[in-house]
Order: sequence, then structure tokens, then C-alpha cells
Amino acid sequence: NLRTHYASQIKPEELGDQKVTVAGWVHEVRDLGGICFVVVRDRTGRSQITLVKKKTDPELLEQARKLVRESVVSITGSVKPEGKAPNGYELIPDEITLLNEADSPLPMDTTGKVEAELDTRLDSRFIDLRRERTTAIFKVRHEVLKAVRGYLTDNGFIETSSPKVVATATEGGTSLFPITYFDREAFLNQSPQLFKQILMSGGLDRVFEIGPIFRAEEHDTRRHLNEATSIDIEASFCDHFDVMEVLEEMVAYVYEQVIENASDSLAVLDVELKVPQVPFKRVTYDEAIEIVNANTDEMLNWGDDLGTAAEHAIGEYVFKETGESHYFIIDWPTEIKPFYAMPYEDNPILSKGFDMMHRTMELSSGAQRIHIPELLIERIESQGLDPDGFEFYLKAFRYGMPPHAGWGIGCERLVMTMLGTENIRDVVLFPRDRRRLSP
Ligand code: ATP
Ligand code: AMO
Repeated sequence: NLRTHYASQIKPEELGDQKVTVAGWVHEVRDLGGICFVVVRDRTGRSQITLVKKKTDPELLEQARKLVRESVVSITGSVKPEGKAPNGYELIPDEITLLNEADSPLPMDTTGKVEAELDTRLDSRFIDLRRERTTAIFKVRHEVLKAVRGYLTDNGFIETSSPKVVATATEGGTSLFPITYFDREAFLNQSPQLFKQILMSGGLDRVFEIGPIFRAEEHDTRRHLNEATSIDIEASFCDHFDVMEVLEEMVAYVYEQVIENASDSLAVLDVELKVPQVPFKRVTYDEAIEIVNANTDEMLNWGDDLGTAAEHAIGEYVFKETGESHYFIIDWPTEIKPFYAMPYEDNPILSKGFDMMHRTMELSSGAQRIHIPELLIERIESQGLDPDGFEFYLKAFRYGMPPHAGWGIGCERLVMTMLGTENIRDVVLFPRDRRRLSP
């Protein structure tokens, strides 16, 4: 047996004379002459292995002293309570098995004493993950996705998957990655948008997907990736306000679950989370423009999109007023929302599209969708797109498409804003950006 216990599972009072085997990486070897400590680290924490010179087989002691940091070992021994050791115990070894010796020097420091640049860390992500802080981020991400799945499943959503190799754009033509699909041109999908809508015609009623989206964003920013993880829903017989409720309730639930299940990781990251209060404030687009014009040097006209500075100004304004970081912007001009967003029947220059914002950035977009095929074709054309390319999609609207609504929220932005990381790349194991294609 290479391992019987994780470091954090060992409880001396429960074990008695029972031998245990821990396995992991050599975090540190401290040789004080008369006594030698080897600290072995696994995903859950650290075990101290103690070898007293007078009481230890000289060969075993020699083997321990020679261990190279970050090598992989499996160590069997008996457990003794020890208040000064990590997790409150020490292991008196009978056997040390060296499973894989690490080269030295290491590509980067793992002790946390020297803070490496993000680029260095990403180049050697495998080593970076051996730092407690990095692992903590991905434990939180796991809890986020687990909570999302749980919440949506409990609210009647069915998990689906859509193709990532597609023939059309959905979110505007410029940000597509073209690929070769046998002898045809194809693209990496920007969003499950068209497919989740088709599923509404199929009668699946409420669906969700957690999957990759690809955007050929030209810029190099702290909050854009070229490959991101999108959490998408679509729901029939719903309007935009119905799915906004699903979104805010889900985000609050995710925060609750992370607090409940990832408190250790939050402590490692020094993050104190507060569950966002629902309902989130609804700011209309008109109000948003006023806030920007009254509080910044920018002068926005009605119909302008909200840029980064504008988003920040609105975020600060809402935060000052409510003490909350999350809010919605609703009632956008139809012209600056995607073709599939439903215009208000009584005032079609405004759409039933919305954004869900965090104080620092956009987290999600959504809308009630157009379910009338003639109107959809008109909107596709008015955005300069060719309806012929959308035939596979439009077909689903001609034989019984219910009214429906949905949204997409970026998983990385959700985790990033939750943990307050500086850069979105911090919360992606292997980010894809303008410069980075490996690892
Ligand atoms: P959408 O395409 O639906 O706006 P998004 O998540 O890419 O989704 P953001 O990029 O956060 O949206 O867009 C918010 C605003 O930030 C945009 O309206 C734009 O003006 C601005 N923005 C977008 N990309 C950049 C960038 N690379 N550098 C600076 N500002 C940007
Ligand atoms: P949108 O284009 O706003 O909407 O994308 C939804 C959310 O996905 C995340 N996101 C990104 N995160 C990191 N890097 C990127 N390059 C990136 N692009 C998008 C953001 C964003 O808010 N089809 C619609 C959704 C819908 O209406 O259902 C859509 O894709 O958090």
C-alpha cells in the first residue's frame, strides 16, 4: 500500500499502535545532527517524520538525510502525538520508499518565501500547484461548480453539452477562431447560445451547460481569456426577469456553499466572504448612463456601450449606495444587444437583455430571446449577418418554439471576483491567452 492516510486524516488518539503510510512530496529536510525532520506534504496538509539519531537504524537515517526536496516518497511508521508538529503528530518511520527523485534546482520556489511572477508560475504550473495558495483556488473552483450543478439540478435544469466545433458565429463575427474541419471552414464555438435555444424547441424546458467557450480576443487584459468556462442556462416559458432571479439566487447559493465547504481554502487565501444579498439591485441602462455622466469625465450618449471605466463608475456608485458588489443593468438599447435578444413589445428600441455585474467587471449576460422566426430574421439581417448561415437554428423556430430566456456566466470571472484575484489567469489551471498556448 503506497498510502493508508492523508496527512490531515491522521489522529494519534484513534490510531494506537496501528502503522500508517503517508505519501507525497518532500517539503523540507531539517537535519539537526542528533535529530532529523522530514516534512512530507500531500493535498491535505503536512506530516512531520522524525528520526532521532540514537534510536534510528543508521541506514534509514542516511536515506532520510539524502532526500532531495520535492521528491516523491511513501513513508510507513507509527504515530505519536506532538504538539509542535503540523497537524499535532509525528511519524516515527520504519520504511522510506523513494518513488521519484526531483531534480534540483527547482524551476521555482514552493515554500512561499519568494513570490514568483505569474508567468513563471504558469510556465511551471505543476510546481505552482504544490503551493497551498494555488491549490486552495482550485478547491474553491471545485466547490463553485459543485454548487452550480446542485442548485440548477435542484431547480429542474437538465445538464446538456453542445458542440464546440461549429459553422457560425453567435456573439459577433470578429472574435472567432477559424479551424479546418476536413475540407470545410469551421470555428471554435463562442457560446452554446444557438444550441441551448434549439433545445427549447425540443421541449427540454430547462437546460444548463458547463463547458468551454472560445473567443479570439485580441487584447491582453486581466479579465479576458481566449478559452473560458461558461455556465449557461436556457429556460422555456420564462422572461428575462424570471432567469435573473435564477441567476442571483444561484450566485448567493454558490457563495453560501463555498463558505460552508471550503472554509479551509478561504482561510489559506485570507478571504472573508459575505453572501451577496438578493435581490440584486436593478439599474436601468438610462440610469447607468446618467451615473457615468454625473460621476466621471466621460460623456456617454444614449446608445453607447459601457466601457471598462463606465462599468467601474457604476459599480462604485452601486456599492456606495447598497454596500453590495452585485447588480444588474437592464433595459439596454436593442441595437447594442445580440440579435437574439427580445425587444420590448411596447418599446422595441429597448431590449429584454441584461448584464449581471460585479463591482469590478461584467459577470454575466442574458436575455429573454426572440422566439418569433420573422422577427429573428429581421434582427439577424439588421446586424449585418446572413440568415442563410443560421438555417439550422431558424428551422427550430418554425415548428413550435416556446418563449424562452437564459444567460451565461463566466466561471473564471465568478471565481476571480469571489476571491479577489488580480488576474483571471490565477483561477485557470492552464490559461489560453494571446501569448500562451502551452502548457
Ligand atoms: P460582451 O462581449 O458581452 O461585452 P465581455 O465579457 O467580453 O462580454 P467585457 O469585455 O467585460 O464584456 O466588456 C465590458 C466592456 O469593457 C466592453 O463594453 C468594452 O468597452 C470594454 N472592453 C472589452 N474588452 C476590452 C479590452 N480588451 N480592453 C479594454 N476594455 C475592454
Ligand atoms: P457574453 O458574451 O456576455 O454572453 O458572455 C457571457 C459571460 O462569459 C464570460 N466571458 C469571458 N470570460 C473570460 N474571458 C472571455 N474572453 C470571456 N468572454 C465571455 C463573461 C461574460 O459575462 N450567449 C451569451 C449569454 C446568454 O445570453 O445566454 C454570451 O455569450 O463572464
